[in-house]
Amino acid sequence: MSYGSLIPQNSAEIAIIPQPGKLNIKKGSFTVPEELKLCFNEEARASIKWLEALFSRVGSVISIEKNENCGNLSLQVKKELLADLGEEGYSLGIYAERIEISAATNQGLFYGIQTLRQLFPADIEKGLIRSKIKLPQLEIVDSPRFSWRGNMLDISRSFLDANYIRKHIDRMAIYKLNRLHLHLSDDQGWRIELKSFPELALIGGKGSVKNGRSGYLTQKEFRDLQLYAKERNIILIPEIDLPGHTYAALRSMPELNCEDFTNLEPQLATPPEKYDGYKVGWSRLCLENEKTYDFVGKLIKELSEITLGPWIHIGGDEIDHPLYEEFIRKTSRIVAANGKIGIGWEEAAKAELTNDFMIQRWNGETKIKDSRKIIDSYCKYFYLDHGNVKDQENTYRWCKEDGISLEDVYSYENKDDRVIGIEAPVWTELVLSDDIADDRLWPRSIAVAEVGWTKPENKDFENFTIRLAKHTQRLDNLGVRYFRSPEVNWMRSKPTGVFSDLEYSNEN
Ligand code: TNX
Repeated sequence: MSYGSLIPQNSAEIAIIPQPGKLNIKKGSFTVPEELKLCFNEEARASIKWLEALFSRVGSVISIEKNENCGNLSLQVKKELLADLGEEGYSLGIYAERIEISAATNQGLFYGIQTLRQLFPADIEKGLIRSKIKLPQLEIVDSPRFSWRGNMLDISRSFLDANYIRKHIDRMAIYKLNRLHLHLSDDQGWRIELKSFPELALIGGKGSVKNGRSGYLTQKEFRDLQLYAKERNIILIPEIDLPGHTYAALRSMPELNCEDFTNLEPQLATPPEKYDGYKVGWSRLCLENEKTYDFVGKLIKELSEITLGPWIHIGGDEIDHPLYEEFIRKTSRIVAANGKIGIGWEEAAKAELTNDFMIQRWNGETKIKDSRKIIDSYCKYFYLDHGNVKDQENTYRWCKEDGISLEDVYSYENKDDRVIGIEAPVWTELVLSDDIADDRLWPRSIAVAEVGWTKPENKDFENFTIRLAKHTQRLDNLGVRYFRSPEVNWMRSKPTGVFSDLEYSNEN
């Protein structure tokens, strides 16, 4: 029996988020046996470990065979599916005796496996379960609306460490989010070790906003995080915010300032003092000094060398200065010369940019004249440092007085065909712990995931909240300290707080 695309609200076991493209639920089920045989083609080999990890959670063992058509599990990469499914799409079939996942890439297979994961009981997120598992028979053909589906973590104002970021990557992957932007520097703190300028992390890493956390990512941690993310089809985008929001660097390297600190207006602090306040738009590099470009050149070079992904974010927000456009123009060329694609906050669109440079839109006040790619982070839909509800403690409200509800996030729509996707930032002036970060990110990031993945004709907010309610136990098992948004009828469940992600061995 077919229900079209929306998942029936009375379905006890089916609550897939994001909502898939085509979904056909059938009668009957597939009973997971204790021993399974997996058939794969060579191109799909890298995805085997994820299926093994998943089935090991219900105590099943998988034997593998390189073959097109055998066994009761099938994983196939088929290039010819590219036209229909794109890079990230997949098809998943669950039949009486067999589960088939195929895609044009391993990324597609990964998403097929995440969908399958959501069809397993929530307790697999906690550890091994021993009962007999039945999966519903169905067919899904699914691919994303946008190629850019992300979050931004501001780890500068208050630090979120590598452990938290790793956990965050796991959670993102479950919901098919694929971009993680790290805001690595600002007035309050510098968060990445650079060999060219060790003082940035050693001195700048010690700062934070009032009552916030300090620290920095070592190059090894940054590399390991990128590899961990890549395995889960998430690309990290490092941001060094330039030329404003730079006090942590100016404090660490006083020679970057203009004489008499005329680059600090007003002088809310002077080197070597720390700055732990909340003001924005008062610091900048000394744009009048040519030496500033030596610094920026070396900085971007090293950052490009340690970044695995194709993008480097150069910030560019909240500064008003006659030399601003020249700085952005030059810096966008430095990024390109280092083989990377630049990204800047929307103000950067005022400058003459390289063709591939992308714009991240946050308030829509800057006119973006040309046909360049845009990432939408409109604050009224996506600024997760704003309250989940009106008057939530320790949240900002400058962009939206009543807070940003789950439905606000979900209601984002845009017909501008330059938009390649969306990204929800969490600024951390008021986010001083992991639990608070969880509360701001979840469940709204799940709405972000559905907005980024699901095509408009398949979006339905009420249906979304019903599916989300069915993720209560799953989120609790994952140890996510999500905000229990009043828009959702959360189910009764015991928060376990025990986190253990699916593990796999690298033997294949
Ligand atoms: C604006 S939006 C900022 C951040 C602040 C945030 C607080 C943007 C590009 N910059 O520096 O942390 O507001 O909500």
